[in-house]
Amino acid sequence: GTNILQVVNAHPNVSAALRDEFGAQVLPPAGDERVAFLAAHGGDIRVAVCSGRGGVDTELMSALPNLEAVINFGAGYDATDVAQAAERGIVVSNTPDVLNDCVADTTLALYLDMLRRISSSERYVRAGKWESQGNYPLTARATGRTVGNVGLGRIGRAIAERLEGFKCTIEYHNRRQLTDVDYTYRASLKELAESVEVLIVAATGGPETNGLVSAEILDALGESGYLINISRGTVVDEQALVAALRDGTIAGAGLDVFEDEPHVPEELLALDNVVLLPHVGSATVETRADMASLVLENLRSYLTTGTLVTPIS
Ligand code: 8YV
Repeated sequence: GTNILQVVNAHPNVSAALRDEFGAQVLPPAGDERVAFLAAHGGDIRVAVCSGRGGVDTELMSALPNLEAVINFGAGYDATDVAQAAERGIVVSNTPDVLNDCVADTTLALYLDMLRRISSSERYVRAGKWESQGNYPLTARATGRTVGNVGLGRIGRAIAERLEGFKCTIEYHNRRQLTDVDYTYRASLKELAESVEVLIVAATGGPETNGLVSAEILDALGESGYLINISRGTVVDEQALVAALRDGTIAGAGLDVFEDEPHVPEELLALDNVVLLPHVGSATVETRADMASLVLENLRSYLTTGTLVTPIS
């Protein structure tokens, strides 16, 4: 049926099934063509398939008056207007759990790279500096640190489990204190930042966490503190972070996500105390295939039973 809309090209397995099995319509890129498409077909659409990089935002959702379900490729759904969805009784699914391990692995890669300067020292070898300038400067020990997780959801827990292997002490700040973990809970983010050596952001993106890691929090983390962001660029005040890295307010950072992807602030590119990744947290062949399968499971389930397999909570 033509009542399914593909908002974004998230994965070839999803695109192929949407085309061959479901005859989905493909949303044209923003502009006149999209406006004309929505005017002609917006009313037909019951189900939209989107992703964290192209969601059903306020404007698009408003142009789909008969929308019933949004099926999101990705754990994060901050690109979709979930407030409007809730108001209109539109159900939303994401792809939780299948990506926990890969995102946690990427986080540990950032952790080790940031403290032990792996990428920087590799650049040092390639630039011929080992021979011309001698040994690379000493780095910071990764084992046994006190680490604070901002957000202890499914991904945060997978990160914490791995850090236990590095003999780290884990503390966390979360919407609520959890009863099934022994990690020290800090009721305020500032308290957590003051207490730990490394702050790891694995919280959900969206309006509630926008700018959570502010200049004040970076100040509290301090000159020997490090920040990792694996969640959404919007959770950290990027301008404040650039200033903190430049001025030595914090020691370093590891970032997989940015405010305006794929744009990375020029100033960050010039700094050597930050590791920069192009949003690859979940980006393995295996995990992306699992995410695609879960998207299609949700779609088939919704179309046959009217319920989603993994609705957002
Ligand atoms: C994807 C992600 O890159 O799951 C998420 O929230 O950020 C990533 O796994 C993204 O959703 C794909 O668009």
